[in-house]
Amino acid sequence: MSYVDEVYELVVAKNPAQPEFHQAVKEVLESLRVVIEANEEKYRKDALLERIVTPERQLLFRVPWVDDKGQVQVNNGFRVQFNSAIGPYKGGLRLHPSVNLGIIKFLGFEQIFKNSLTGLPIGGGKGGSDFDPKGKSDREVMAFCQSFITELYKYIGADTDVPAGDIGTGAREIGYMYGQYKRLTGLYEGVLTGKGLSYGGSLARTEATGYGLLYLTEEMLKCNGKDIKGKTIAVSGAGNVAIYAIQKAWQLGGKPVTCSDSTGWIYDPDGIDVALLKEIKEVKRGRLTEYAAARPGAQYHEAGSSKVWSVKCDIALPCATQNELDLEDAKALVANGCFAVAEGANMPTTMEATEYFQANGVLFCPGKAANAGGVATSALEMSQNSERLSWTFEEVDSKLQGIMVNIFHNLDDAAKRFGCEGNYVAGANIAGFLKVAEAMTAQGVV
Ligand code: NDP
Ligand code: 2IT
Repeated sequence: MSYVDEVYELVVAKNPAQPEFHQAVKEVLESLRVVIEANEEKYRKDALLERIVTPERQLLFRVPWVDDKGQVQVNNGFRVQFNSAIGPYKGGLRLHPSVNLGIIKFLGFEQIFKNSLTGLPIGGGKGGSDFDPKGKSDREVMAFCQSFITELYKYIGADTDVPAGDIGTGAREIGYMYGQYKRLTGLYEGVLTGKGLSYGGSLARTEATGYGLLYLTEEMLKCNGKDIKGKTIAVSGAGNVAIYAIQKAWQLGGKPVTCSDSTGWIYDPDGIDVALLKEIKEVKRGRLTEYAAARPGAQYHEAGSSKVWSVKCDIALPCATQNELDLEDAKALVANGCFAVAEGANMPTTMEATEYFQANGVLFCPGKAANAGGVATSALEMSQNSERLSWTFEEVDSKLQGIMVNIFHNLDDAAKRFGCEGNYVAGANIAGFLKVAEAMTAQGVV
């Protein structure tokens, strides 16, 4: 059996009931087959693949906190410190009831290659909890965040592991976590990114993932003789990534017409009103029914029966969560003339849907490249914290643009070099892997 297949079987056997982790590993290993098989004996002898699929450290802990009724609640806390070959562990914290170890491992594994693609010195990690911030009071969220950090603070630090936001973790949660870390350690350091601007945050970090997604999409289209101008864009999600993807899509001359949350989705033929969406989601923490109520031309659909992918569009940007775009959705998109897909979320497209897009000539950029603008700007926040300076919005935004354009060319070149031109999934995995593998090899058996 080939080394790649052997390692995949090992991952499935050693990590039972973690389907998302298996899926993420399978996608990467399939892409790496051509690289590994050219030098199989060396990689096998060094157990390079076994090492890269095994986290350096996994932290699982209890998070007890008291709700507004005086009842004690208990959640599971996670931090997976996956790979530190090229820098301190870096990656977000997800707060969502669906969080379990397998989900955090898939995200942490993806993060290794994503962070490598940014060209910045950051290793891969991810964490979170099955705590649901929805419907909780600010005091309850603070109680949870303080308890979470009271355990996690022992294992993180500006030069060891730097968490950030992800689903359910935004500026409010990062603020409470930062305050508790500082109180426990006495250190005023860049231990978290996505901080508020008054205490060490970076301008443009809030916008970075959505903006970066559009910068990369624009470059991918340009290199294929196409353009965003005048194109209809379907976006899923209505959170941090989706909102700023929609905003930048407008700025680049596109027309974003959809968004969604877990209860339903909006089709607005006039294009999504970003100011209204921000007011509902960022200020009121409300639902999309409020959007439809305020925009008579917009249609609201309950989640479940259909999805944003049934709307006719030229470009699709999934920005909500994993496996939200399946084979049926891919067929509908292709039938409606969609010619480009870029993932704002992590692994939002199932493997079958990805293959369908690729087989039908759709330009497809995977999340680990397309959404890397968020973590890249987090790394820029770390730089600013280290030098105790703040850069202007324009400075950070122009660095972000440069990074995204660079990522696209890096993966495009890797795909060409390894005989799979146009396969940006393979290009991203190979380019991300080569740097980490070189660093791991140079650092010996650790
Ligand atoms: P937010 O919490 O801000 O928004 C998430 C959005 O997706 C919400 O509209 C939410 O709806 C919806 N959603 C989440 N989970 C589900 C689900 N299981 N089913 C249906 N809808 C769901 O998160 P972000 O925008 O930050 O993250 C979105 C995606 O982007 C995630 O995959 C994340 O890992 C990825 N990402 C985020 C980065 C960042 O910088 N924030 C960077 C790179 C990737 P509802 O509110 O109803 O739950
Ligand atoms: O998936 C991701 O890259 C993020 N949630 C952002 C991580 C970060 O450290 O900014």
